[in-house]
Amino acid sequence: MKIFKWSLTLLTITSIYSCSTNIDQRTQLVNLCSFISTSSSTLPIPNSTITSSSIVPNGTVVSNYPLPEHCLVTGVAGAYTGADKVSYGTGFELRLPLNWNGRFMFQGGGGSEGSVPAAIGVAGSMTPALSQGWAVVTQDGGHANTVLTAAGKATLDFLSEPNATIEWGYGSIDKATQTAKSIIKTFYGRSPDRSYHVGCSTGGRQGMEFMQRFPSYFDGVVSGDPVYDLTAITQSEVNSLQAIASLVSKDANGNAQFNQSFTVADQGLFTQAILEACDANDGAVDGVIDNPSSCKFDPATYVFKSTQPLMCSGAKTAACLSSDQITAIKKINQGPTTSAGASVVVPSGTKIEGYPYDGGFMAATGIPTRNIGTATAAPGNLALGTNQIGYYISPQIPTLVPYKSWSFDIDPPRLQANHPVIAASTNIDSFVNKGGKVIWYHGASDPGPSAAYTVNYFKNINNKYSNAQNFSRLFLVPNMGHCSGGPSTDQFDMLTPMVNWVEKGIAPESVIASGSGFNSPPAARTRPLCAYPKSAKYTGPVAGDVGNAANFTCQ
Ligand SMILES: [Ca+2]
Repeated sequence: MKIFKWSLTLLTITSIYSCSTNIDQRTQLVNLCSFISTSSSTLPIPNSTITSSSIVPNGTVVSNYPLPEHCLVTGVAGAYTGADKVSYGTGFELRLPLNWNGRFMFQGGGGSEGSVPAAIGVAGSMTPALSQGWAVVTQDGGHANTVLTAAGKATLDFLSEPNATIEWGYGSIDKATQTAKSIIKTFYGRSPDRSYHVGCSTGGRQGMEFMQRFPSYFDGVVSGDPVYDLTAITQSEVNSLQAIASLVSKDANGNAQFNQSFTVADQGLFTQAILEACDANDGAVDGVIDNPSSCKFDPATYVFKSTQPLMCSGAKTAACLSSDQITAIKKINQGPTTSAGASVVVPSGTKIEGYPYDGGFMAATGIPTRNIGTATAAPGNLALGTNQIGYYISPQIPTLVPYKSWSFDIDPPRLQANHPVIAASTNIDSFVNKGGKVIWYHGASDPGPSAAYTVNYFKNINNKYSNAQNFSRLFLVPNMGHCSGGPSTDQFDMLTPMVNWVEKGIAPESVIASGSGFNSPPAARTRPLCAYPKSAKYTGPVAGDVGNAANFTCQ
């Protein structure tokens, strides 16, 4: 009883103390937030400036999310003038919640970057980590598109400035992390308890850069649809565009009329065939091929149950695809080869991949978005994708249009072997030895960086490290395009499983995802994503609800 009373007294004292401390702490943090803007000289990277620091009130809406009270810090780390006379530096944004949970998140960038995203922690489909008490940083890849265009340059022209190229490869994420951790220590009086990276596409590559080049920075890395070897991945895109261009006529300027290659009806015919062939393999006919490894599908020989072959035996009709169309599809699937039929490996050592057949291969967010386009939208691989190649060859030809001229017989050796944007090394000893964890995810119908690259890297890590199960998981997302989209369960939170793995030792074997864009009922579904090589199998009642994750197990 005595102990009980004493405990109660202690509890009361502690409560009063912590209450008053919180008020004092809040006032202290509000004052510190103002002070941060005067502390540029304490930053770890030379030539760094904090541009502003101010309190953002509770409830302020950013990107449609109401946010908790936090200190917003903006600045530039490592400013310099490039050899091209352009002003460069790592623009960054750091948001520091007053009610901090002790965790730090690097929110990865996208595309060629060039602007600073709102650092609220929404990488992937997550709700803002900032709202859960995380400190979050974002950066711009070390170059500002507005500065480049004001100087009369294209937004990719930073790739002609050697230092700016290194900064986009890995320098900027290093500088932003060091700077953020320094400011966090100033603001909260201590370093983060745990640090995590989350990103997709370029952000996925950045996670791999951290593991390979800065292994001490993060405890956990979530890497989605990573473009980890652009010299190879852009070649996959060239191969796809060339396959489509071979089917169509050119306009007066010599540009291929990509959208003439496959009508929407033709795209649907292909999807109908692959689903008829493989959809049921996972136990549910639902428009999703959950176990693509079981899908033995050859569009050249596939015959519909109606006895109609997918490939026309004679002239093209609405019921079949021409042999040229089938040839193009197979070329995209198989990846480029030399004229002698050999696979192509770029100087970095990465083999150029094709795109796996999947339920979303010919969905709007699959190959059509990137290589066919529509009457009003050009193929995405014409822009951000293949036009980077001119910067990755030596000497550079920024105006190169690879789909018109690139030869897989002679041109791949022109690519640089050690370009700073390549993060293909499987030497992650330091990251592994300190207990780092990594979760990969990839849309199985991603028409930019093929899921095949991530599967290969995951397998290479498994082959190299006998304990890979202790630190590495891959989740493929059927039907999903590049980082999101498609008739898929593209909404999921990989950060929480990562935190549970790092902090509680619970390895993720499945992650429940949701989606609302399915083409057959139910349009909205939940479904487990399964740790590769397992996949979701329908194990519910006969004719049960395919929209309910509980009716599936990972097998
Ligand atoms: Ca299915």
